[in-house]
Amino acid sequence: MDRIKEIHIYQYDLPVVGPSYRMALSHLTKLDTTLVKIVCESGVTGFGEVCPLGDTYQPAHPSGARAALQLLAPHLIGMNPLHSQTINSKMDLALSGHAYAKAAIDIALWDLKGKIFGVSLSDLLGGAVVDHVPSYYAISTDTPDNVAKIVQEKQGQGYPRLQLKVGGRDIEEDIAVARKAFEVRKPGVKIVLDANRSLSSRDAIFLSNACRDLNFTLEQPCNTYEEIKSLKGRLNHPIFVDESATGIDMVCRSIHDDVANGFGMKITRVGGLSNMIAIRDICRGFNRPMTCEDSWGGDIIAAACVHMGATIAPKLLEGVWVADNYIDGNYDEENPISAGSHIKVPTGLGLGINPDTSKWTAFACID
Ligand code: 0XW
Ligand code: MG
Repeated sequence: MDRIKEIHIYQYDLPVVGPSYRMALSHLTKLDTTLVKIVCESGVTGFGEVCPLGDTYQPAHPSGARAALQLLAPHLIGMNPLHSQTINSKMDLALSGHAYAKAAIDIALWDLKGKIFGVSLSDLLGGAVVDHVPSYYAISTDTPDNVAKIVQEKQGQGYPRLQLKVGGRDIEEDIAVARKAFEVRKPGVKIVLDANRSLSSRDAIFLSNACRDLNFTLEQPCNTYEEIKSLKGRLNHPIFVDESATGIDMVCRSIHDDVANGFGMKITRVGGLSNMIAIRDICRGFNRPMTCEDSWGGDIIAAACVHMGATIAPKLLEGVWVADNYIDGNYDEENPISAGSHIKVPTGLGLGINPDTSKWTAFACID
């Protein structure tokens, strides 16, 4: 039986390219990611990653991830890498919360599992129902004309879904952006307005009333779940819960309360792939569409999102978002996870990528 022999923790600044990424509460020009390599006694290695979207997007930050992982790693040495449930329980006994950091370990364990059993991650997750997953393009907060230009460009590239970032400004500006985008939207292209927690409930109602003739989804309009719940019955638009869907419990509560018509689901926010399996199956049981994504990150996170997304029923998969459009370079240039309207599901063992760790900065090695 194989055992965990070493856990390596790395830091790497993802080189952000292209226009800076602007959302209501954050404006990103560089991103500090944390990578995990688990080495087993057999020599098999598994990779995980977590890349908080700066320090203000959610209660998560890069140095917090590395500190948590450095505390957790010694508890895992000698454990059976196949026992992800046991390992997740052990991590919860060692450290409360910090699901985003624990997710990097969970992802590495699923990568290891695939390599040990000789199958791809999506095979382990129940099997890919597609060989390419639909993606979506997130358009930063900008002027109506600029957003309309990007809507035309990206729908022309075949993106089936476009997410317009709103919030952090006068609501009249968001209303103008939505109206302009719909002037150029091709029929069949889904539009989502994502406020990333930034609107007051009043402004969410104003936005929905002013655009009652526009068929968009409103994603995470307000900061707290309770504020979003207070909008029930007062909007003309369906709601996707994103940042407030912090785990299986909140997904179930959002469905039970009939607040969420769907979800923006991030793998590291809920603690990793093991919990995402349950969320995927709950959304299938309650016919709730969901995205499969993460806040940011390189090929390791992207591969995890693509593999998981490939196992979601196509009618419920709202799209797999990857950060590749905004990053220069890949961890595995031979098997890159390349952004585009549809993303190829990797076919190699585990995640299907073999990261080149030479550019990463060693933060700690626990054995
Ligand atoms: C579009 N995303 C997946 C990328 C950014 O992390 C924000 C996020 C979202 O939908 O909130
Ligand atoms: Mg979102």
